[in-house]
Amino acid sequence: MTNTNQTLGEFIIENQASFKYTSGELSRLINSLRLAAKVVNHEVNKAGLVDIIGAAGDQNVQGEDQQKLDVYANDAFIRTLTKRNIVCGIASEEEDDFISINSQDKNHQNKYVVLIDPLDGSSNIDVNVSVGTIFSVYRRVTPVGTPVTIDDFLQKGNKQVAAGYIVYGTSTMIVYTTGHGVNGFTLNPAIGTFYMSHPNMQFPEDGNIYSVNEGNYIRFPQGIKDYIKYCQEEKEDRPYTSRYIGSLVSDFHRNMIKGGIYMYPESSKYPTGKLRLLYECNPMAFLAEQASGKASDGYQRIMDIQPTELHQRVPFICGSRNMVDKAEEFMAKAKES
Ligand code: P6P
Repeated sequence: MTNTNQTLGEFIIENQASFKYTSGELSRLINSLRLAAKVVNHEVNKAGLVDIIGAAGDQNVQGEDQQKLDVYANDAFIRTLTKRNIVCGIASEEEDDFISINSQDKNHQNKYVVLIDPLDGSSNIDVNVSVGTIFSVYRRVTPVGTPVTIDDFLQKGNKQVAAGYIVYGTSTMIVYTTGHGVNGFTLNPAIGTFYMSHPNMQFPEDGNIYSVNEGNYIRFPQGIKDYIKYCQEEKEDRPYTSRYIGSLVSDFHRNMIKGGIYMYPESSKYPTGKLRLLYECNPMAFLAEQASGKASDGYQRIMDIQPTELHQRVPFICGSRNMVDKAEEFMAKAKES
């Protein structure tokens, strides 16, 4: 049941019963993510005012310069999830390895692991463009009462119990799913409360927006080149509009509302794609499918891919179902020729 003006807290309580096999832990987990989102939002919104922008001087496991807000957001989510004593493990884009959590020495009784990209699109921070946090939640698969292992994190996306993002844009929103549709909540900064603003979000079956970094065109596989040319043809429904923010969460969010497709394919620069399977592609794919959209690597469903490494990358094509189908058609045709 959804109604606008409902707060996120009220929504969580009202839908508690629909979370299968949980004793309120998943609700408390979503609540802790809500708190962390407010903490990070506060810093993101004043990035230009204090000395918190610019590189932190370190590099993350991806070899990317860490922005100070990356580090801040990473610490905020890990601290909040740890203090609330809800999860037994966390993996983050900003951490080389996963973190086993046994705060208050509860003997590893917690059942959930969380994987996060604490601040995606962070290269946009210094130019005041929207950035986002992406999260993915699984039940652990190793025995409760023992420390988590890598197996708890290397689960297929189709095993996720919750996923979502926070977009720090012209307004700050939490958009998430627990497998019963996708709902969006907008922060009222005056009182620090998230209100239901986008109930039951759905990708339009079709769209006319394509999002890809065309600067890499020469490096793309032939199927993607052919699909981009298809988008640009002079036809009754084309050319489509090209919109690319350079922030996955923002491009995804706009495409889910208006209809569209986002592509980060493999290329000679990124032979297996740039985006990470576990904490970017799988959570966005769960949201896409829950919103009647589709997410693939160009050939197979993202959420059916068996992960082999914590930070592995995959090609990512996601959005309106008919558009992803068409892109996959071009990929298949190019593969046959
Ligand atoms: P490029 C941000 O680093 C990110 O992971 C996504 O948010 C974004 O869509 C993409 O990479 C941008 O990458 O190579 O086009 O700058």
